[in-house]
Amino acid sequence: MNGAESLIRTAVAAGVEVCFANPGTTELPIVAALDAVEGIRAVLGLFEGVCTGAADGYGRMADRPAITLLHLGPGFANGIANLHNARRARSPIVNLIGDHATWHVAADAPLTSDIVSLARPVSAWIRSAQSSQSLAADIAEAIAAAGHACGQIATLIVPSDCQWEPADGPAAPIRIAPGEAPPDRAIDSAGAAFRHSGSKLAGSNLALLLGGRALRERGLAAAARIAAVSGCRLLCETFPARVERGAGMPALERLPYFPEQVLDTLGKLETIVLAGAREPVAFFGYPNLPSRLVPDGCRVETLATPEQDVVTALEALAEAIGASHSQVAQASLNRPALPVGPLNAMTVGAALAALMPEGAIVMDEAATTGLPFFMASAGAPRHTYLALTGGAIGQGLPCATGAAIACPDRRVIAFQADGSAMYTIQALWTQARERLNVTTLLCNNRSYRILQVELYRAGVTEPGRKARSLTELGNPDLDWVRMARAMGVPAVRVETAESLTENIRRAFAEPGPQLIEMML
Ligand SMILES: Cc1ncc(C[n+]2csc(CCOP(=O)(O)OP(=O)(O)O)c2C)c(N)n1
Ligand SMILES: [Mg+2]
Repeated sequence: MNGAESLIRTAVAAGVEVCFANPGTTELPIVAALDAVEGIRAVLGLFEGVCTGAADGYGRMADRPAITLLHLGPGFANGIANLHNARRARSPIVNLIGDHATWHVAADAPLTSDIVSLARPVSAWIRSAQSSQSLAADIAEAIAAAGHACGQIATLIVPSDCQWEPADGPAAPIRIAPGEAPPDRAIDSAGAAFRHSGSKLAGSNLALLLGGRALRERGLAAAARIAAVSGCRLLCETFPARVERGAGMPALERLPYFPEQVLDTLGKLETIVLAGAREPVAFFGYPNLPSRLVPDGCRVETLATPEQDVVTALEALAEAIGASHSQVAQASLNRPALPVGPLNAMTVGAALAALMPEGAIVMDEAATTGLPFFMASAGAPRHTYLALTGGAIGQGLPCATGAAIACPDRRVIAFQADGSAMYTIQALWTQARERLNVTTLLCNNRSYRILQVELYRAGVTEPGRKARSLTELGNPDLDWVRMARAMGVPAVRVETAESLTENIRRAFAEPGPQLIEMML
């Protein structure tokens, strides 16, 4: 057996089931090893950002890493933007990057580059493999690192001679230590904040800000019990990696995007308890607005950091304040009415919330068209919501692709803005080839609308010819139906809410991917 086969056998033994790949010559022994070993699916992405974004979506839904297989420094660099989003989402991912044979690096052949420097900002763990004999142990360690502390990115650089030289065999999987529990004093001091706030009425001055794993079912159940007893507000971070929501789940107030709105939302709070979320900061710096969005005089307690075991911490806090068995009001099923008339953010959001099936996974990269959907779907059937965590657009279609591979029995909805879609549109081809149940709702507003809004906010009320040209997507218009069909995805264009609802119904009833182009 060669190094590559020992690597793939070790990965499969450790529970890795998928490899999102865009390989080249330096990865070919690993490509061949994928055929030598049963139990791992090889998925081709036609751009590395599709592979890394798919690994992010897969990791968020499966809670274990997929492997990406990428080609030297340039291939990896193409995947960095979505690894940035994955790092913010704390997704478990193992990147395998092929490199020149160890003895060929000195020749400085055209594809030679400093891969470690490219990998460092997005990787919690990096190693350059040294020999074929150590590859099995290297990948076992990489997989363990990816699973550490809820999830992180591990990058293993594998010279091609290490792949083709002989190896002894696979290595045993490494047991992953459970996430670090927050210290008792964090729970004591959060508990004190709750007791201090006293009566239920006073509880509205107190908020639990939930993020990371706190937004999964168990964390939310504990948070809901805490809120039922204390009357505290339950806030959700602005861009959650994954939230379980809909009927039966507690209602959350999501922090808004613009800093002045966040200041407004948090304005009356006396205490914020952080549970798996970081202290809120502005997405960008603006003149006359602060970075830190905690109101003056508001106390901040950290119950658990995003890296700690926040679920255990929330359960301990519930216990500490006598909320372990409190009765929680369950949100009932409450869908919006089917919309009629022209398509806009309101009608599109209502149509999706009215029709999405139980167990849907919604990947929201709808940008300015997305907001009303979140409110409208609070009482939709149970579903999972995924957000763009790191602000690097081009994540939605790949992430939806990976989520669909992790959860083949669930309908995935890529709620997708047009400008953002164009970064990684090749993901549609992977969806078609792998026959994934992804319905893309494409928001065609023919613009980078958010940038137009930001220009306006900055006082540019009459943008000039160049500013318009840099924020409009027309001339020529993109034809999404033809683009989708060209990649094997059936597609239709809709101009009204009535036609949208009819086509959503039809799409959800059929297996495989589809795209609905919505003219806004
Ligand atoms: C990788 C990356 N490049 C560029 C940007 C800057 N940017 C932010 S939003 C945006 C345009 C978004 O347009 P679209 O996806 O059509 O959404 P809309 O604002 O029209 O709703 C751009 C270019 C970014 N955030 N990330
Ligand atoms: Mg747009």
